[in-house]
Amino acid sequence: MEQKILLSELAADTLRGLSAKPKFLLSKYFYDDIGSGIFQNIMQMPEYYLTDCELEIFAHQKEQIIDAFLKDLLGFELIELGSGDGMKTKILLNSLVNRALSFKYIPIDISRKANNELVGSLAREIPLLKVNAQTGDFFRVMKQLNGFSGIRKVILFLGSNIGNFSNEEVNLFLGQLSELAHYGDKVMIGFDLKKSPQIILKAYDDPHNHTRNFNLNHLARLNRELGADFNLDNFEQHTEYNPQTGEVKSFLVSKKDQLVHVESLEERFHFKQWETIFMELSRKFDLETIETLAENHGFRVEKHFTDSWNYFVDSLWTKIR
Ligand code: AVJ
Repeated sequence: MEQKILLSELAADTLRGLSAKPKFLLSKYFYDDIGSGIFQNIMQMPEYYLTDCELEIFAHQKEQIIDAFLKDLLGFELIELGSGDGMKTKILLNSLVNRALSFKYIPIDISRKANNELVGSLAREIPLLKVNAQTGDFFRVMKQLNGFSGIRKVILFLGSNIGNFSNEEVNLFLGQLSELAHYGDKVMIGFDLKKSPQIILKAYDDPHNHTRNFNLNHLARLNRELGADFNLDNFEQHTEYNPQTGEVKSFLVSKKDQLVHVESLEERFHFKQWETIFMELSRKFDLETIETLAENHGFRVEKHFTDSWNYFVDSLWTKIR
């Protein structure tokens, strides 16, 4: 059922993206089972500093983070949007369970496989934990979560997932988050910070070709799920970083003039030689922008948890109006 809904949404978004000028595909569709696996490879490569930095924040500051969660709260629901493999969150979950705190963990992810694996590993590793996993798109599941109330919420959106959103989407997302949160609820959002452009570029244009494979898998997914006939050899990966806007943009570039047929759309798409498909935005922030975002959406910044390099921040906010 769920799968069918996601599939028709994939078809509609693909039609919209490949008909647009310039062409684009939506980065949320990277995460089919194969793409989630490739993203694991990305996270493990040394160039992708984001995961290491956020892991360091959690490993070194978990007690302070939990103390900050608990300030003014007794029990709470810990909701995580885009939980993935939950590697970072498990550090917190262990400490929370060790402190015998009353809370329930609600991980939400777009990949059912990632979700099932997370639930399985949590049952083995932290058997005392109460878990209620949900599969789907954040915006959709967030609306459903509006039903849960009465109990205080701490909502996690880690890993710089917010970097994938355009300015407009960031405001839409934070608006929804703010509506979902009640007075006193907390959110912790992971933002990747502006830093040397060289370091940022290497994280998204890596020598192991994991990023390239990640992008090409989107086309392969369209072949698998929509009966498209993309020849992956006919596309090359290109990444750019603009230190002024903080935007990393990923593209696939058509190496030749070609027609691609997508069976389930009953449509052919023409690619001129060197025509681009915009694949992903990964935005980098600064603290001033983060503080303005919090304020504009009714939150007070409680604390910025940063790593020792100042590359990444997990910013904890409280809903105040
Ligand atoms: C999962 C969205 C945080 O933008 O850094 C990694 C995805 N794309 N390399 C990011 C990604 C290419 C990642 N996020």
